[in-house]
Amino acid sequence: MNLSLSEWTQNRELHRWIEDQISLCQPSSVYFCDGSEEEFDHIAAQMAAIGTLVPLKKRPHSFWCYSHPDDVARVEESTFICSQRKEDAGPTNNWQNPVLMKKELRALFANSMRGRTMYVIPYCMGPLGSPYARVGVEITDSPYVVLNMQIMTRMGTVALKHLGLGPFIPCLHSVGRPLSEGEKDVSWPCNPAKRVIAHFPEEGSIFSYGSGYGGNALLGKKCFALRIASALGRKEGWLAEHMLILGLTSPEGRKIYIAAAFPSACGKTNLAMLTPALAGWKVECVGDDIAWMHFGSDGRLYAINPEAGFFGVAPGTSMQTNPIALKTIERNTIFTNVALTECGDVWWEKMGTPPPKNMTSGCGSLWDPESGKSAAHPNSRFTVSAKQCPIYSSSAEDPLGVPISAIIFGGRRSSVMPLVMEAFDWNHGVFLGAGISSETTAAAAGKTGHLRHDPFAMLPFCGYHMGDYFSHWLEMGRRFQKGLSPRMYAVNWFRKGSDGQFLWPGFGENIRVLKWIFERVSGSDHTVRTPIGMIPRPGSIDLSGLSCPIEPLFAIDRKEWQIEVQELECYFRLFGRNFPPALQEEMLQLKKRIASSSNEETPPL
Ligand code: OXD
Ligand code: MN
Repeated sequence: MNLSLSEWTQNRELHRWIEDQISLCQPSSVYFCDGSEEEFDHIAAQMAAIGTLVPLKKRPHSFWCYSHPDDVARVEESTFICSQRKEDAGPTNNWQNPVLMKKELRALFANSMRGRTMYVIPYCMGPLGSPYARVGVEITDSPYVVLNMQIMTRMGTVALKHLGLGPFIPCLHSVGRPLSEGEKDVSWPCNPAKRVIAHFPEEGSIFSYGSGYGGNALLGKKCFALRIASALGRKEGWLAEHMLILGLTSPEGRKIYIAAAFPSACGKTNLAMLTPALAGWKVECVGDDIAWMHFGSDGRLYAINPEAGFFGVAPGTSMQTNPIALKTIERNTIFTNVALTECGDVWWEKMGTPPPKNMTSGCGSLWDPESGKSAAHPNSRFTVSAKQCPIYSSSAEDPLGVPISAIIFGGRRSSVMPLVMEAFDWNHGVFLGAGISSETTAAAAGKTGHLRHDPFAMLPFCGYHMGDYFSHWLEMGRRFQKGLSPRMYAVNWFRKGSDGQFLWPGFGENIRVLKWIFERVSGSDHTVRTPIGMIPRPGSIDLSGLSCPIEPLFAIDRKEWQIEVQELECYFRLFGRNFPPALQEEMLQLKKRIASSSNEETPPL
């Protein structure tokens, strides 16, 4: 031990829990993390010495590593919600009986850290000192997790101080590969055959075994800040959401904040760091993945970003798509599963430069350009502190969060959904959020490119029954005084024409849609009512300097919508009695509006 437990904290509950885990997992040593730079450098040097991390010659204080080929993404099939009653986990989660799961976990974790160091990581989700911040303590046997948690959260002594004698979320993690006496370690220990990521929303605890990667192992992120926090939010009257948060300032200097939910790998990081194509507009990044939203004392909704870093998808990040991210990751960054160049830099597909010769692929072997395989894994990532982002908002550290004026829901849809539409009211907005579907990406293990429903982009992250989650959103809406709720929008950057090409240029050009939203929340009447929502009045989206036919982006095809509605109706049946009547009513009204719209190619009503 670098410290004794009582030197480290006076929190008796924490003492007891750590002692129990030491006796269960039997590590060869225990290390209490302080979150210092020296600590980071020391652990990184140890990992570099055994070859797990490769320091990058071209990027100061940055490292490359690759994971086990079966440990490259979140594993939804091994992720469980262990509520007392199966009904409370709902139809979209894998459920396990908590007593049986605890038994299974005890067996898995027994002696799981033999031959390894146990790291104890106190971490704070949310700005230090914020009344909305929460503390978790992750125990792990993965030094990779320690380094990533140091970047992704406010971790170590500061978190312990924030915690004091208060409650914390216990998070136990092991890669599941104990080492016997004298056994040589592998560079990415894990145990894919026995992987399990279990959440106990009622007691507020997390256990993760067998994976060392991303959301499976960095337990502050999806496990705590979304699955456990969503259940807490329901109980306590707030929202934990899979949303970016951005600040948008107009050329006149007026600023609003927007939160936006998109499924994994649909461009949240790009939108959160957008470089506006319209002169005079400014975007600031508060967060790129998670928002915790509470009512402020003025009755408005305020959001904090519980994270302190970005765990972003690398492929596709280029000067054209996200120059700010490229700037952010110039130094002090961990790259996982991207390709490594001969000269000691990183490379990935759609980076905007041709692939250099003799690269090591994201699987750690020499990359063969003729193989047809990508050099970087499609879910390869960078981990970097948010503070390095040149447009990181100073309000991101505001303990009370930022006031949200608009909430956006988006998905990756090649047809049906228009570029942007505004909800008629809060309940209709909840209906739009509930109806998100999107083509799957590499962020989760499994087939990519097929359409799946992903309500509120929370399908893999909601810690309780999704039908009750819809009701919670409706209930939050009822608590707003008139005029204080954010307006709600659905957007789709991914619509394609009959030639299979994207109709909208996206990225920096998305500012045009944000500008329209800005004008709406500032009181413009630039909308036209259609059966599906309020779309921009012709001419109200600023297309100056852009040659992009706008009509196909807003075409509302009645037949397509009839199919969409049938699809949605069928999907919503999944939630049975927990599907809220108010959304049933939204469904009914949508059907009626579509049925009574006159044209086949329905133009605005
Ligand atoms: C993520 C995800 O890593 O959503 O943010 O998968
Ligand atoms: Mn995400």
